[in-house]
Amino acid sequence: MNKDIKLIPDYFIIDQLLTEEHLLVRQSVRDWVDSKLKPVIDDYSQRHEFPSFVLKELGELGAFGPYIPEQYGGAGLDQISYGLIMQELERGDSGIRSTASVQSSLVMYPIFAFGSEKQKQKYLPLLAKGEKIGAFGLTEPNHGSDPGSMITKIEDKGDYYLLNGAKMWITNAPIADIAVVWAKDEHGIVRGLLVEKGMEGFSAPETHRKWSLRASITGELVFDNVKVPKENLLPNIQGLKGPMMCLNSARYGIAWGVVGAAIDCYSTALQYALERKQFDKPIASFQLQQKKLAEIVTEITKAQLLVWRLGTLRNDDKASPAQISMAKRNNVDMALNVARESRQILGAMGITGDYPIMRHMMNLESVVTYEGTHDIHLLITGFDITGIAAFK
Ligand code: TGC
Ligand code: FAD
Repeated sequence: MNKDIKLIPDYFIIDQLLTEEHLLVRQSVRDWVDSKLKPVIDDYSQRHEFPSFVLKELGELGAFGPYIPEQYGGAGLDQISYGLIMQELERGDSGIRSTASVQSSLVMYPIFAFGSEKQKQKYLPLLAKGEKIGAFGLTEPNHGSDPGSMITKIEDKGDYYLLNGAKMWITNAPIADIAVVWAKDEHGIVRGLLVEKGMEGFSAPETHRKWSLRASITGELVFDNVKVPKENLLPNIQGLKGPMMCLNSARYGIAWGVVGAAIDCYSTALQYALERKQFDKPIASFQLQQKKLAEIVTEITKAQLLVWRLGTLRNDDKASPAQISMAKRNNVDMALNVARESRQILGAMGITGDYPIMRHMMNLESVVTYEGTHDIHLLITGFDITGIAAFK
């Protein structure tokens, strides 16, 4: 192949906007994905099995809590580095990025932002190393897009809180040592609790037969009169804005992550189009295939610019939730379209596990739904520009 052909597009030379540290962080995760994850991920996905060996290795890579301060075991990196880590992980598989998203943004972040000093010291260093794994329980069987209507509840029993209810579709639930659970108190106020594996009445059954995120483990969190010690309440947050602030961080990471999935589909399709011959010519020489490739690289470039700018806003603490929603929605949609177009470039070969495209496509069907659906993010933009909420 012509050495000038770039398999990882950087059409608007965004690398020039990155620091040495950003480039080093990206390279270390890229190397790990290429050497450790890519050779095995299709097999795990085909078997519907979570590759548990990644947990310790992601901890060693600094992929758990990259922006949590070093004093708590994090890497103390900025938001662009966090985004680049998510991008590289999702170039491997959305399910592995999910594991890192949940651990970082949905478990470590709330403990860091809303926890007591004792909770931070107790949990964050172990979570950063991957020695403890976390889950985040917001969605319920009957309350997905509308988490404010949740019915999981706590009652103050003096020495402890009595927790009852159930959460569904929870990433990492069956393997989690600790779950950040959102429940309403007697006044209907949403509170966050740290529920630990082994607490009596707490179980986390696995959700089977998924066609998407097959290398990620998903389950329920079931609470049947669980006595949660009072010291496990997150003291510094009340209301739905608590979980929503966690979602801001995770949605931001997804907006970057899916660029990685799109890049992997594009690079696979580009190489294939240059090598595959029909009618005695590489299929890359036909205008219709060039149209697909040119449009894909254009869409990836726009998505890269969007997340880079969003990252700089987040570094200055100036990114609004609506800006994050727009980036999440746009970039996941972009990645799904890129996966579908790339799959077509491979013809029949595109449906096999010999190439990563079909796996990315199936994974992205979850990503377009979780962390707020495609529709909900559109309504968030609609609300932001009109001032009228159309959710209800
Ligand atoms: P609403 O009345 O608008 O808001 C209630 C309170 O929350 C505040 N708030 C936010 N604060 C910070 N950031 C945000 N993004 C916020 N959005 C809302 C709001 O200011 C208000 O605060 P206060 O102090 O005035 O009380 O709430 P609503 O009930 O009308 O709902 C609005 C809606 C629909 C936009 C929201 O609930 C929503 O985004 N729904 C989608 C649910 C969702 O995203 N669930 C994700 C579950 S976790 C997950 O999917 C993990 S997958 C992980 C993986 O594997 O990678
Ligand atoms: P619903 O809310 O029932 O929506 C169904 C459809 O109706 C959607 O198309 C939606 O866009 C549409 N809709 C809903 N409300 C409106 C409206 N007001 N206007 C117009 N259309 C509307 N949750 C967690 O808490 N923690 C996790 O770790 C987690 N991990 C997940 C992992 C996977 C693999 C998946 C698939 C989901 C996960 N989720 C998790 C749950 C996820 O966040 C929810 O699936 C999502 O928020 C949507 O909720 P729902 O599936 O109940 O769909």
